[in-house]
Amino acid sequence: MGNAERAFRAPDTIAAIATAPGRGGIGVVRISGPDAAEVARRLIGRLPPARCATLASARTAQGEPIDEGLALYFPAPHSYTGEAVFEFQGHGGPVVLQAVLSACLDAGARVAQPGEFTRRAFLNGRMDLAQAEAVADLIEAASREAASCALRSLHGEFSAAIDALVAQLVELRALTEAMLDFPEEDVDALHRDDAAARLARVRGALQDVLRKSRRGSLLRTGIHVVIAGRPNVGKSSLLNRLAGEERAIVTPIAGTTRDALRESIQIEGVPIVVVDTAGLRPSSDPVEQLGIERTQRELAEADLVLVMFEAGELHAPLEALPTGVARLEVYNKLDLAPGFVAPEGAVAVSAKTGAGLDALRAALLKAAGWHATGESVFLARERHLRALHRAQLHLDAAAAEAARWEIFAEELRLAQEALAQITGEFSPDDLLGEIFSRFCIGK
Ligand SMILES: Nc1nc2c(ncn2[C@@H]2O[C@H](COP(=O)(O)OP(=O)(O)OP(=O)(O)O)[C@@H](O)[C@H]2O)c(=O)[nH]1
Ligand SMILES: [Mg+2]
Repeated sequence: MGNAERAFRAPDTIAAIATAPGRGGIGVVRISGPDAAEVARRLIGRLPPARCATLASARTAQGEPIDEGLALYFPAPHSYTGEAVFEFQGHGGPVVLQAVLSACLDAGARVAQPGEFTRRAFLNGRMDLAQAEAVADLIEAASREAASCALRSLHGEFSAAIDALVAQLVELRALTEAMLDFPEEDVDALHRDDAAARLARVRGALQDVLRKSRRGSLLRTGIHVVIAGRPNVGKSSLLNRLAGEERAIVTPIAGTTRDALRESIQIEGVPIVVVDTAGLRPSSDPVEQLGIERTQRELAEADLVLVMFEAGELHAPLEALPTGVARLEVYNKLDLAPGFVAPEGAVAVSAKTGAGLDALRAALLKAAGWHATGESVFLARERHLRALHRAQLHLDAAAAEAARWEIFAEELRLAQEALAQITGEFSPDDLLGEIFSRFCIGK
């Protein structure tokens, strides 16, 4: 099917159970498309008034009653998808909902694919691609902080920042295109300076968006924190403290922990995965050796390593810590070393009494690159980070080509194209397929 054909063919009418599987107080079946009104007439015997909840009985094509609930009708284009939408809110049981869905299919709808409602909302211009992704992010948010960040993106905050960058690039490109019409030597210094100053401004703004996006992306993936140190310093005890329950085995025997144990926690709404590991020391015990190998593997993937020592004890520096990973030194068993003062940049705690734990939590967030500045960040996806990075490379290249206008102009165009992919102004079909297929059914 050609593009033109696809564009002109009226879309199917789709239906899905929009509420989560399982039992609940209510369950919603949603229908969207040109035949939504017809499906409503067949399911409940009439078309409900626009945007007004009314009581309705759902029946099979043979007229057998299925359920009773509320019916809602949203005429196009004022609906989530931009198409006519009909919703039946019945009782939240899987059998009932499946029966309502079947009746809708008998009435001419087909089953919706994952994310198809939101995909239609995007294609009908109800939201841009970054906003559509924010819908999924809001549903999947693992913490309050991530949820409020997703909501801001849904309201268009991230898209607005991208659009502002694109607008600056468009202006700069217009200026540059105008200069392309002149021979190189006639472009005066004034114009050159203007273009250079504008480019510097766009680069600064892009840098800012990229920084906020990198920080925000921590909210999506969670910060991967690994506790490492010599045996018996209290790594497992600290994990238990942070998790608020006795997850890891703690004993006075050095070499207790063998398997890496992970716990998901939140600090100030930021999702964090804490990993407790086997203590690092030369060992001839094959089981312990395997544990230490696991520790090394965990360390290689850490965003932050908590390097743990015993307060007031003499200690040799830990070999085998990866370089280039953020680390925070933690001195434990403060209760056994009264008066101990942690070195600059380190924190002292007692996993036993809980002393110093709040300071540790704050230092941990800071060391991982999360500063509670109250500055809003963008809940960026890997796809966004890559596009921003690509745009940055093209702007860098443009800055290096300030003397050759054709190349300068081309780099600006490529940077704009990279940014436009974020909001979906310019997105290949397979990218859309990839994004929406990860949605849940009914969204
Ligand atoms: N007094 C005191 N004892 C602690 C503290 N933290 C841990 N301990 C004790 O230190 C011993 C070792 O604690 P673990 O948490 O098992 O130490 P670990 O680093 O996980 O040890 P391995 O798994 O063997 O590497 C246990 O007897 C704990 O009760 C602390 O803050 N104060
Ligand atoms: Mg342990």
